[in-house]
Amino acid sequence: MVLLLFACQGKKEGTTSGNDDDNITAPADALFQKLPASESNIHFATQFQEDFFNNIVRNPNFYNGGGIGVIDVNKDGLQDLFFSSTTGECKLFLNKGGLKFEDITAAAGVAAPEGFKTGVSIADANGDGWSDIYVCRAGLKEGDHRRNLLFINNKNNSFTESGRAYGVDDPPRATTPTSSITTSTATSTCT
Ligand SMILES: [Ca+2]
Ligand SMILES: [Ca+2]
Repeated sequence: MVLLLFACQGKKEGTTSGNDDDNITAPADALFQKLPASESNIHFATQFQEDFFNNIVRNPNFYNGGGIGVIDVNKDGLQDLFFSSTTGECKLFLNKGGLKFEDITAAAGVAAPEGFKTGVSIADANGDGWSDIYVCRAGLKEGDHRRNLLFINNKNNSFTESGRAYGVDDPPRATTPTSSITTSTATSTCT
């Protein structure tokens, strides 16, 4: 524990501040450069709203997060981004090119604010050639808000939640989809 505390207090290599990630200065030969939200227009922070059923005491995985899905929503060759929010609204950003993105969450109908989201997978669930979004939900509270969600791509930058229609709205606690859903048989394999 002592070593861990000292390690956390140590100044990060290549930083101007030991406590502020925004001040990280990447080496000149770094393979990646940080793109600020002010340039990308990607503004997102996952939410963790604790309650009686969802909290770190009852669920040691409470702060795991739900991950990100990379999807070409409109088949323009530019990869779009779906951000899963644990207890808040998910976000879908359309890639406009030049590393600029547009928040199309509301029009796309994929906010999914209810429930405890634990993972997202991208697959063409109905085999129509357009990628769909599968979101796993968990938490200790029983009920429909623990059922997984399948957003079928409407081919116009919007989606229709169809988990029940495709038989993949599993109610057990599910985390990150792995092999996920494949083709029109939509076999649910959240684990
Ligand atoms: Ca796209
Ligand atoms: Ca599809």
